Amino acid sequence: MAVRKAAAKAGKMASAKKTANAGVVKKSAVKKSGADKNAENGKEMSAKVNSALADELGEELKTTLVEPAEKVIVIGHKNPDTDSICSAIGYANFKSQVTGKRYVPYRAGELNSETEYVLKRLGVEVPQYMENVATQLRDIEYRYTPGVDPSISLKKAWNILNDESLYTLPITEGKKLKGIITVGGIAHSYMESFDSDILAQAETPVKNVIETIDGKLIVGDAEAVITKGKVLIAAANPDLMEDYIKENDIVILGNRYESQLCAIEMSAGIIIVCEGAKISMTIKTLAKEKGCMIISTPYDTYTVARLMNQSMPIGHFMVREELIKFKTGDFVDYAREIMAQNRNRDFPIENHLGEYCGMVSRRNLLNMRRKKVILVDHNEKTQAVDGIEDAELLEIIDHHRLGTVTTLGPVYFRNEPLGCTATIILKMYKENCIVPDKKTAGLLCAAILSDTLMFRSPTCTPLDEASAKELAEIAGINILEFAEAMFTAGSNLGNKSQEEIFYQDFKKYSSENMNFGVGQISSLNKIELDEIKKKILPYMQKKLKERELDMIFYLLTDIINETSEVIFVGDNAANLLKNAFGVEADEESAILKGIVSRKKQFIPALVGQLQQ
Ligand SMILES: [Mn+2]
Repeated sequence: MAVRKAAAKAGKMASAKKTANAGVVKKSAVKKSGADKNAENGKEMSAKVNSALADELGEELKTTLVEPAEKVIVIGHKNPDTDSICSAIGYANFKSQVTGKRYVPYRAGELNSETEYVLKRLGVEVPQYMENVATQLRDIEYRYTPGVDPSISLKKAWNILNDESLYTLPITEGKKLKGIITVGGIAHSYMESFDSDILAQAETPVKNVIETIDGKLIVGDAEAVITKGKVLIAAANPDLMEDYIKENDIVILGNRYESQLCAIEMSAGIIIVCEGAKISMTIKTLAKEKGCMIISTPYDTYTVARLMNQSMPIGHFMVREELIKFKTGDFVDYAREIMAQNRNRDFPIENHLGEYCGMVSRRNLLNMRRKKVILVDHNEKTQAVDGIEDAELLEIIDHHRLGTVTTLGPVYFRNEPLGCTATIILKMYKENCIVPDKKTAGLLCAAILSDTLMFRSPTCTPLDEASAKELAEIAGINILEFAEAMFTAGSNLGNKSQEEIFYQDFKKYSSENMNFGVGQISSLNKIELDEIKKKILPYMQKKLKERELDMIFYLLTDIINETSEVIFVGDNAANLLKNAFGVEADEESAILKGIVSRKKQFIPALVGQLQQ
């Protein structure tokens, strides 16, 4: 038997192709598959059909443009506190409501236990983590070229490439990328001199042969696959032919009855009858008996011989092992670097599930769109999410000292010396005559209570207090009860690690070439603060050895007594504290009476001293 009856395999291919086509044929289907992708990995893509390309190939192939959906990221600082998270959510809600566009809150780090409590109590979803806002491939436009089945012929692939003016064709099975084939790859495969049994080596489907030579199957099974035999032309007399036709061979011949008969008797796998010659009943019957397929073609023997190699499946020639591909989450800078080392024109992209998403080329990287970002509750580069210098910064809403973020373009910058970012956000709601919804009001209220230590901090203004009370009303919150529960949850560090406690609320600053970090934990419970001190002091010493910071301070703030004990590490720290606050410090700590605000009291005094 020359050909393997590969019903199972053929069936699988057919069904795989069907699925592939289902995603390709209809415009709506393409869009839908884009939407599915989003749902799966939380990234937002919308596929737009480029109608100019959607002609010609009809059912076969439609290239579409994958465009990132418009969205603005609203994000607070690293090691986020309650204000940073709640104001990001609140401001995203406000902006979405006012503009009708998509503003999505994110967090730049792990939630601390206070914030965790607030979100849980108010029934608000934790914002997604954003590690880096540099541009990723999912942020830029690229092209979705539907994948083709590995079984299609070189000729068909060549036609698709030409008709769509493509250079690279992705080869897929279901949603998975199997490889790529390029114009160059096809030309190369065609110019290489091959053994005459290359069709069998490539496991060429019979239907590819039929399609390539515009043939018609007279006897046999079109779903079969050629796995044995060589291709030859029956040009000689039948008695001479007997010497060189072997079992399973594919014999190209003309209208000579004796040659056809001879080939079948020599157990050829397939005979291809050229120039549309008639095939007698006897030949057909005999072929059926011997299990020989018959294909009829209008072409002459030379043309058929020339075309035969083009029927081979592209899967045999595709680039597979050394395939360079990207993930939608890869950063553009990384992709650019890899592309620079490579001569390929197009590179496939997969999503995090390893599913094929489209093809990206150098050109796509030229006019790349950056992520649009709004920062809340900070304006220092050292506190901002990584990659901020690569993002398009639209706005900053803050209540801290001016820091080090610089922008290329003009930016909406609103900084007010209030106790909390959330107070500014409530102001903006009011300026636009909107009342925040119940949950948002709760979030903003919690932020104010947290930042002002329930109005005890010197940073607290009458407006902060009035705002919190107003918000509490809307949210149906009892301020005293809520604040107490919130602070207790925040200082209840249970079995948290040193590192977790340390990063609860830790910010980095730089001034006069000094890099330093200041953390703060506030509690209603003095004993608890002593416990925390024992835990984090060793960790601070360890951090200092990493040499990233010159000094580290940690404020352990007793809310009831409005006092902070500051613990510190770093050569200059004790001296600096003595001079800045006029206090006596021992080796690792000092008591700062009346100092409860890192922002308004501690940092200004420290920076002021550094600048002298
Ligand atoms: Mn704040």
